Amino acid sequence: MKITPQAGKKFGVIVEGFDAETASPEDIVELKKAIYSNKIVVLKNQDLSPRQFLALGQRLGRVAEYYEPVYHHPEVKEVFVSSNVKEEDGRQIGVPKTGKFWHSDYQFMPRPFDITMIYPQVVPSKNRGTYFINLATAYEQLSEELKLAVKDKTATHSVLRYFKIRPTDVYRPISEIIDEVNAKTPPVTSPLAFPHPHTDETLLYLSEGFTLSVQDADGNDRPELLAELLTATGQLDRTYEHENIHLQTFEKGDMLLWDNQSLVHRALHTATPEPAVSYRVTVYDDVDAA
Ligand code: 7UC
Ligand code: FE
Repeated sequence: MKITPQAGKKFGVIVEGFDAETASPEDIVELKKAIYSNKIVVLKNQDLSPRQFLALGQRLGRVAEYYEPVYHHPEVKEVFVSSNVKEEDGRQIGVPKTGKFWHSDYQFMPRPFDITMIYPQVVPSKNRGTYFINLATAYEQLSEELKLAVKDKTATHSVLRYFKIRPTDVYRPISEIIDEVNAKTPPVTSPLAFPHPHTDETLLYLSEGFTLSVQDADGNDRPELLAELLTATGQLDRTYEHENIHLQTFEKGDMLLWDNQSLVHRALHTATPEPAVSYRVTVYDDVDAA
């Protein structure tokens, strides 16, 4: 397997010659190292079934199945399906337009995933890709004043603003759905900055999509600090030209693996009515499991 930096990009590496079926334990260790140190790994020329995709995820750590079954692949429930394509019989498999907002996967849960794997199946010709911001770099780039302001603060995250109404929710009162979301996935509070579990970087852990509020040590809401930090990290730039923003494109056969806690990401969905399908597997990489 050959690892090369992505030419002209802020971060990320390309991996050629990786065979998921014959990879040795040493290859897996090297792959995980590459994910945490380069943040994004693009595995070239992959040709895996949903089951083989899951099996590769299981070699990286503990695979978690998504808590909302509407996203599940019909045969392999651990595979999350993002799709705007209907089956011949009119059935919708998976969910369209997922993740079209800055977030980190499962940021609204007590524990976010360590590794996200995305394996595009149907690749649109235009506007394909995902935007990324590295929150470890973003923290380093903060002014001394903002770094100081981040200390001793907490952030509260929830899926509520981006929870997708399911087909079975039609005609239900929105208040009932809101109550249900809050009961099933109550807001979670974490330190606003904390050490990366697998590297010694400091992560500034917040996103435009999931972070509802920032609080000081006395529990006072600090909306101005939240806005200032979202601006500083680049998450409020609608031109996507902020120096922190990296656009990761892909082609058929690519599989993207990324460090989900270091990165916030935002899907770029095609504006034209082109078909797009991608599969996802998410992994917990327990620090004490090694
Ligand atoms: O449909 C979506 O955008 C899914 C989102 C609410 N959650 C993805 C995740 O893993 O956190
Ligand atoms: Fe996502």
